[in-house]
Amino acid sequence: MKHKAILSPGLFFIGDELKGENVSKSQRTLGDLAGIFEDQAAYGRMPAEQLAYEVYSYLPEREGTPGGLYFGITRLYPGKVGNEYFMTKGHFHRLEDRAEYYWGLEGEGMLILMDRERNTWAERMVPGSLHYIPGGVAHRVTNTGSGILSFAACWPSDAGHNYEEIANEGFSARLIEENGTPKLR
Ligand code: M6P
Ligand code: ZN
Repeated sequence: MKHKAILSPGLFFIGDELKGENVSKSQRTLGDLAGIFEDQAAYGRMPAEQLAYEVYSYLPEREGTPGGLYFGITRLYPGKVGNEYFMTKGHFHRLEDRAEYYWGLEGEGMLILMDRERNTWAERMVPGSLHYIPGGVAHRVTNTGSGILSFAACWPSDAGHNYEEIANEGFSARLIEENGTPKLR
């Protein structure tokens, strides 16, 4: 009975940590990111078990529920495969028109965005930067710094993840380090 009850919070978002009873954690190793980096030879020389990023998420509704919201924090480790920065898998939403917010918490990186016409661009991600990702725009984050890059995300519980298209076709540009600076190529 919640009527007139005064409850203590059970969920905490402090710094770049998400803590609470129903927070789930998932991890992606380099081995889970097979096929996303350009330099396959350099990829092959790296340990498959090396952690690339971890995601803490709070998913209070059943996946697919219309009208609900999910919240997550992603912590992406620094590193490169050849000259390409560590990055998230990246995805369109399964329900194409669903939007999402990302915002920078710690570290430096770039949010790579690609629309349905395969136009690709990047937004610098720094602590406090807020990024609106409209529906129909694929999104992936790269870590261009020397420390952890963490960002928060909020997305609809019926958005879903469409990874297949990115796995098959990739983004139309990659973020590569050239003469010490990141370039979209
Ligand atoms: C954010 C959200 C999640 C996503 C995660 C990692 O927290 O967008 O939905 O799963 O980043 O990104 P990806 O799924 O592309 O690896
Ligand atoms: Zn998304």
